Amino acid sequence: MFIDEARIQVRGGNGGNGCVSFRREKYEPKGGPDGGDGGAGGDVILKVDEGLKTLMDFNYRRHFFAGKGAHGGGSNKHGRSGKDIALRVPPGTVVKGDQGDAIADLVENGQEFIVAKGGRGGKGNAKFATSSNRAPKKAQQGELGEEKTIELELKILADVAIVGLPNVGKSTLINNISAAKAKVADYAFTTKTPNLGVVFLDDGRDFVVADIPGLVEGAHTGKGMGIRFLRHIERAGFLVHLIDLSKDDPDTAIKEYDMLNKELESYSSRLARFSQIVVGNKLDLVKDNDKYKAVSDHFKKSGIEFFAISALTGKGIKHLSLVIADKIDNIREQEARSKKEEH
Ligand SMILES: Nc1nc2c(ncn2[C@@H]2O[C@H](COP(=O)(O)OP(=O)(O)OP(=O)(O)O)[C@@H](O)[C@H]2O)c(=O)[nH]1
Ligand SMILES: [Mg+2]
Repeated sequence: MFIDEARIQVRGGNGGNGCVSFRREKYEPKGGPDGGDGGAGGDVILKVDEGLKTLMDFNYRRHFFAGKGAHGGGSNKHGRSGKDIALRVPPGTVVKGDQGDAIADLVENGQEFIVAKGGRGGKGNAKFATSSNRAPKKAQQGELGEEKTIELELKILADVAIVGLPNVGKSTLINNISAAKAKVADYAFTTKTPNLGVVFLDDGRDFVVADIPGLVEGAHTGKGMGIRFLRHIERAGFLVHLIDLSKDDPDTAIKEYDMLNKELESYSSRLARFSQIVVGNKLDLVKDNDKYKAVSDHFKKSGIEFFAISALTGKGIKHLSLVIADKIDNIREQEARSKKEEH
């Protein structure tokens, strides 16, 4: 199962109340104030655990309340603090408030974020004693813990995503360049959730690739597998747009390519601006070289990088992996440069 969104309720523990109390000792009828403070309520904390790959745990449990702080007691006894609770989330979890506003982006392993603070404990009457009021009868109530409904959304952290129509061979490709074991079959929508794989090159470089479920016309309105998986590629540096070269009519592959770009555009203009390379797959099935040339010329003329491969036989995929790794290096360098300029 692959759960990539969850809506949960979180509440920090209430702070304990401060105590009103006076010392009572033998021979000392009017003892001073000795009411202790209430303990602080526990926090609800989100913590990134790279061992997790999904938000599945939140399918079973949706309410998370941290412990209450204990009330203060006499003899200056402070209440114990409430227990924090730490919820483990996979890297790539975006936290949103109930208005859909992003409040945290949890990426690094071990990263923590307090999502609902516990209330402060109230002060006991001992803290209110002054020279003019040596016997205060007031103490503070503990604060209420923060309570919110939040949405967790998982965005896979891939460097590059393979997008394309159903059946073009995306899963075959990821299986062939990485250790992924994506299901491959000769029908549309074999892939229902994204697959991730790490590609290791001979020169020591590596990158993470995501195989995204096939996209069809109208995907941005929910057709087919819908387009919600595209959120996973919003973090990818760029896209490998896979097309099928074995189509009878070269125009079909090109039309489908344009259609899919329109879908990306309708989903997000930012995504549409991602750089893409076009990869023609199923080269082994191409019998008519003229048709293949028509497709390749079309992209070359439009200034779009085009590569031909056979994900099945492996032809061209080593070269493709190198091209992808170089692109990723370029993108990372550019990002580093623009970050430097910002500072
Ligand atoms: N001859 C040939 N067949 C291929 C090649 N790549 C994939 N196929 C076949 O095409 C069919 C679809 O492959 P998949 O990898 O499942 O395609 P997909 O793009 O992941 O499809 P969805 O998950 O449905 O979007 C399977 O029968 C594959 O064996 C190739 O290079 N050559
Ligand atoms: Mg697939």
